[in-house]
Amino acid sequence: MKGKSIFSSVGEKEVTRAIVAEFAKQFADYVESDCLIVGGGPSGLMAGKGLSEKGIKVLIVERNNYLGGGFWIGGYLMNKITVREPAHEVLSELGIPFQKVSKGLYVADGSHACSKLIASACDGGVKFANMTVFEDIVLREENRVAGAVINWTPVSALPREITCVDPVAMEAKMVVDASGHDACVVKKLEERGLVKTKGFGAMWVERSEDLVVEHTGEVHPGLIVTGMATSTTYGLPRMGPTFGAMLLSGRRAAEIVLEKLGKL
Ligand code: 48H
Repeated sequence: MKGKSIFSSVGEKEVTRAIVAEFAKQFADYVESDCLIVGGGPSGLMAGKGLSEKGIKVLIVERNNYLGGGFWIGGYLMNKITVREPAHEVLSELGIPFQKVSKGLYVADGSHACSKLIASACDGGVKFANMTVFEDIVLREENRVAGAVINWTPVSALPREITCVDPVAMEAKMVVDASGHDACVVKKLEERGLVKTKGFGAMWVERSEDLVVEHTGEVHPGLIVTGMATSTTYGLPRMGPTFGAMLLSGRRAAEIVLEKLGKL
C-alpha cells in the first residue's frame, strides 16, 4: 500500500541499544582471549584465520576503521598484488582469482584478494577491535607478555592535554605482533630493554621472503612476530609489493601459537 513502510517498525532507541549491547557483550568476552593479534594486515589476518579455524579465541586489534593493511594495493598506488610461488596456493585456497605472469610469479586484484582474506578470517570466527590502537604491553612474571593495553584511535590521536583518557588492558595467553613496518609491540619491549630491533633492511626480493617466514616466531616469551614486523625486528631485507611471505608468515605464526597453546 502506498505510504506504508516495507521495513519493520523499529526506532532509534532500539537501534542504539542493539549496537551498545552487542558491542559490550563481545568486548567483555574478549577482554580475555587465547590470542590477541595487533594489526589486521595480510599477516595478521592469515594468523587469525589459521587460529580461529582451530577453535582458538582470537581478537585482532586494528588502529584503522578498515582491515587489510597494505593488501588492498600493490606498489605505487596500483591495485594489483603479486605473489611468488608457492604462495599462489594460498590464493587458490581463499578462492581468489589470479593469473600466472611468468614462471613462479602470479598477480591478483588487490580488492578481491583483500576482501576474500578478511572474509575468511571472519568466517573462521576472528573478532575485531577496529579504530583501536595498541599502546602498550601487559607483562607478568619473568616479563612474559600477557596482553595488550589499548585505546580508541581517535582518543590516542588527540593531544594529551585535552584527552586525559586512560587506556584499558586486554589479557591474552599469546600476543602476535602483526603491525607491519612499525613492529609496535616488539618496540614496546625494546623501550624496556628486553629486546633489540634492527630495522628492516634494503630491498632484495629473492632473499627477503624466505627469511621472513624462517624468522617468524617467538621473539620474547608470550610474543610472536609475523609479517613485515619480522623484517623490522631482525633487520631482514624488504620485498616491496609482493605478499607471499606475509601470507605464509601469518600461517606459520598460527602454527607456532597453536604449538605454544599445546593445541598441535
Ligand atoms: C593497532 C596497528 C598499530 C597499532 C600498526 O602493514 P601491514 O599490511 O602489515 P603486514 O606485515 O601484514 O604486511 C606488510 C605488507 O602490507 C607490506 O607493507 C609489505 C609486504 N611491504 C614490503 C616493503 O618492502 O615495504 O598491516 C599492519 C596493520 C595495519 O593495518 C596497521 O594499521 C596496523 O597493523 N597497526 N594497529 N595498533 N599500534 N600499528
